[in-house]
Amino acid sequence: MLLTPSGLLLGKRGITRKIQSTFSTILSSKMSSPATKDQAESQNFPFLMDEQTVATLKESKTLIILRGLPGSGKSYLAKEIQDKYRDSTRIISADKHNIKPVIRTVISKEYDDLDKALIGSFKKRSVNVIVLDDTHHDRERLESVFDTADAHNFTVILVEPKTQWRRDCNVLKDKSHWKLSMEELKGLRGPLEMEVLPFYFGWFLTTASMDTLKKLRHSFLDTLGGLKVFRKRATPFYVRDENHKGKVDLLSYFGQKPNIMHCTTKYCNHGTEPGSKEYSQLDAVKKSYGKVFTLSITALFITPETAGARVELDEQQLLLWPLDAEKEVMPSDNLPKGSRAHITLGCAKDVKDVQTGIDLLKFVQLQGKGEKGEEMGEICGGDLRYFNNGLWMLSLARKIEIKALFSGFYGKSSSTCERRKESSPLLSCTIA
Ligand code: 2AM
Repeated sequence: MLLTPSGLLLGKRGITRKIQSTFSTILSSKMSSPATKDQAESQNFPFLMDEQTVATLKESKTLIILRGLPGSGKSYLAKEIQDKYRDSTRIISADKHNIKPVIRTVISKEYDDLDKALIGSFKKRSVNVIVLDDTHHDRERLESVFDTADAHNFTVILVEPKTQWRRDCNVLKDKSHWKLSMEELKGLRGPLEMEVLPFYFGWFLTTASMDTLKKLRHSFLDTLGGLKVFRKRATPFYVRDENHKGKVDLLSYFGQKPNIMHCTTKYCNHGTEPGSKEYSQLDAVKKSYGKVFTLSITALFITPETAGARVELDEQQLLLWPLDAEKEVMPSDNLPKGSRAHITLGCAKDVKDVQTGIDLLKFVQLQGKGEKGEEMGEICGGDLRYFNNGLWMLSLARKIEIKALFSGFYGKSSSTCERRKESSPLLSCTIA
């Protein structure tokens, strides 16, 4: 028995219980203290908290664009990112370039130096994570940053700090060294409250995974194009390719390619597509935005229009797959959820990349009817089959695992494949 300071008499078991309850009181008071809770919440981003994401982004090319009012916690977040990613990071801050966060009628020369620093960082081999710390209230400015990132093959993550006061002008007016007036802050808040929806959401392959898939794509198209069995059945390809001269070079035939290989989940067209806003608000989307996933590739395929890789989604990944993704393009069929998941490897001349998913569903429909295709032998680690009308599929003996970042593509709204034709040399194809 023991006499406690509070005058209670406790046996051995009582002591244990008392200690436990004291500990849990201390713990719960710590957990609920506003500073600790806020801090934990403000760091609650997969690119800070998820180990696989951090390890993968250290070796890929990512631009983290911070957006929000002055004083909302962007620079704090930038510092957190730098602490995580160390030597592979560069922070580019509008404050450091003395750019005042105000509404401008034109993007002034004040941005010239910052842009030079940004482009310098894009070009630096050792820099993998760039953090761009600015209010980004101006849509035109933001769009020019998106396009520059795309031109340098950097995947974008657009982030607003999660601090409780991020939109509270009363608190913010004392937090920033710019000492903006209430009117100035409210003026900036208006455009910042308008959500920026991407051209499309999806998984964007990391640099290393893109290299793996580019090699596979190259050997598949090169080998297939050279096969006698293919040349004998190449009429659907000759019909599209007036310069074929008796042989189809599949590598140049599928010459229209996106800059960054990706598996689209939701096409939003910057918010004009039905269901875009609802998709962006899904819990799974909000939690997964900025997180790296491992996707499995099970097959490669070509049709006279497109070349693609079939992606098999697991349960978690299917949470990010829109319910109507298959119905959107094949309304009369009841195809399994996720069966349209793919990565476009290339399109024939004048074909839009959206066609790849439609082409994949043609195979899924045939397989659903029990068609297995004609066996054409083994190439490139898989079993090659022909399904008529120029439909070829290589089912891989072993699934290929690739790493991909779930995020958005925010660049220009024209089709990525079509855009390539009139693009500047910077935007030209990058896949070997
Ligand atoms: P992809 O995923 O097959 O490559 C922009 O066009 C991007 O969104 C492309 O990557 C494209 O195809 C994808 N996409 C998905 N659905 C689309 C749709 N309904 N219209 C246009 N593009 C779509």
